[in-house]
Formats: sequence, structure tokens, C-alpha cells
Amino acid sequence: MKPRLIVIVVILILATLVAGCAAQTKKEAIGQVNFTLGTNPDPPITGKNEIILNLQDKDGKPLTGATVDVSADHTDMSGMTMNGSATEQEDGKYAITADFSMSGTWKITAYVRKDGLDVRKDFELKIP
Ligand SMILES: [Cu+2]
Repeated sequence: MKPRLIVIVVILILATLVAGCAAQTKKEAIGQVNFTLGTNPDPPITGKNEIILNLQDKDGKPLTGATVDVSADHTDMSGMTMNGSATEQEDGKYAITADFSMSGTWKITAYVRKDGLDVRKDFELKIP
């Protein structure tokens, strides 16, 4: 191996290690927030639905004042993704309208940020 190639390989290995550590931290941080996903209507339909996220802190109290972003990805196809910010309702509930143009499996990802908190959680939603 030429020295230049070795440097590139080492950088790639380091990048993988760093990415691995970051993912691990996020995973553990999920324990700081309890997520419950609901839809209106329930069960969800093809077309417009309200996605409702019910968030509680680790003591079971409503998590208020958080920034909640939601993305929805039609996992059966590539590039069919929507995202937006959920609006805070009462008691730690956050809602956003999503237009599921197709049935099938959608991956819903919720990103929650508040002060030092930065967590995400994936849900699988089946649209009949
Ligand atoms: Cu699709």
C-alpha cells in the first residue's frame, strides 16, 4: 500500500468509529424522553392524517416547550420523504399534519430538542 492510501484508510476507519460513538449516545439518550405516537384518524388512512406525539420526561411529566421535528419516509420507495415542525398542543402533545399519498409502510422519525436534550426516535406506521 502506498503511504497516501494508508492515510485515507486510517481516516475512513476513524470516521466509522466516530459515527459509531455518536449513534450510541443518541440511542441511550432516548431513555430521557418517553415517546407515544398516535394518529387522527386512528388507524391512519391514505391521505391527510394528524400525527400526534405525546412526550414525557423520564419522571413521567409532560415534556413542554420542546422543538419537535417530524419526518416521514415511505420505506418502500426511495426519495419519498416529508418533514416539518410539529406544533405544541397541551400536556406535552405535539401535532403535525402529514399527507400520506400512498399506502404501505412509512417510517416516522421524531426529533426532540430542548435545552441540552437532543433525541430522536423512529416509528413504523402502516397505512392500510
Ligand atoms: Cu411512495
